[in-house]
Amino acid sequence: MLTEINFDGIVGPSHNYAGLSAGNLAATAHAGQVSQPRAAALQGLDKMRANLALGLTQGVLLPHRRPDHRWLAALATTYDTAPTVLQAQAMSASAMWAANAATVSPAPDTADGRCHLSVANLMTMPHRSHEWPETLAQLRTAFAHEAFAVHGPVPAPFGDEGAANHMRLAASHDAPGVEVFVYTLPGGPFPARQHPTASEVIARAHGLDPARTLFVQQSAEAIAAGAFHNDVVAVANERVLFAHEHAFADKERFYADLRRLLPEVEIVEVAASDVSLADAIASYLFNAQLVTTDAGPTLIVPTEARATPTVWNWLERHRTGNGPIRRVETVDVAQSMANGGGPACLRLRVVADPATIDPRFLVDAARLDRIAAVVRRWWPEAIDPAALGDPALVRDVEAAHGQLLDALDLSGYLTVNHAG
Ligand code: SUG
Repeated sequence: MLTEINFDGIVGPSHNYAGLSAGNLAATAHAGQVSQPRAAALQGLDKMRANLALGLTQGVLLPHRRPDHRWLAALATTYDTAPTVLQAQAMSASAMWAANAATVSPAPDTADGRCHLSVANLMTMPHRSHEWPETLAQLRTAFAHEAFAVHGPVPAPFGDEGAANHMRLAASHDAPGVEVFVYTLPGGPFPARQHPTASEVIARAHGLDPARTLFVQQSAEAIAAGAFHNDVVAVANERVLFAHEHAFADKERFYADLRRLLPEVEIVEVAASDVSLADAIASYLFNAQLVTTDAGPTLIVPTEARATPTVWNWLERHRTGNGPIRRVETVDVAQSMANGGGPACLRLRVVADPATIDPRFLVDAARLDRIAAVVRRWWPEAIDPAALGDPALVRDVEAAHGQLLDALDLSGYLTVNHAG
């Protein structure tokens, strides 16, 4: 049975606010502040518990080894001697945002009937550009079953940010879908992270039907307002597309194509006159998990959405007016939000049969308790980004990571499947 499985990135022990992502307004605004890795990871685990309570199948992706000594060696330096900015880039816990791990095309959409995953190269941001080898190693372990095809990264210079710039709409999870790749063009004040060629490469590699694949440009206005990924201004699930009025460069054409390919589509658009782009981005209204539950389409928003009056009023009106979104849940992921990562950023969606997935990457309440115990005992309570060079911190972060891998019986995966 094909079901939606959300793989959340476990927040790593080096979670910090070094301000590395230009164009990501939350990350830039919190640069230099003291982070709380332990609280951050526990918030992420509570979010997974809430997903389980909604009846969803839940998986995890692991934090990466930090600092990334292998990357520093390729840059002909070491953590002790590297310039401060390279230290921060090597120490980032950014792999927690699993929506950027890969692009996923479920089996009903692909020519060979397998579920295809392409690891994202994340090459636009230096601190994220070295994530892919370890992500690929995890994907090759978790999705080793023949039901899956796991691809390496799109080569440079074509930047790819994974599922954050990809949406799939379908009558139901197990029906053939329409895959939508949202690309960016440079020219605005902030980096354009998703090259259109990268999106085309992935569509070809996954064997998608060109007649059911759409390439849609993200609006320059949205990027300039701080939407560094499409999933900051739009989210889709099954037949529902939920998007801001200014998410796309040519929405009329996109909506017309979508209605032609999927007549049952329900497009829920939020007008700028109701919620400005600024409020949408500050609250992360669209960086929500849109999931199917017994209650119907359910939107899991960050608590910041409740705290933003225009956003909360819109959600209340939509629900009481019998709109397609039947239920709204809030989750507290404030530590991740301060780095620009909301509920949707933290998860990679895979539509597959859970029985085909390496069970070490799936979680139930007991396994989440085990992870939480490791986090409580080993994750640093606070990190001041000014102290990232402290050798004691490096030791603590490395020890914490090792403890987690041992607890999940996954300490061997890097030696078996490491691509780098
Ligand atoms: O790539 N933040 C991430 C946030 C990613 C959010 N993901 C999605 N929208 N899917 C980024 O900008 C901040 C790291 C720092 O500044 O230390 C960071 O990388």
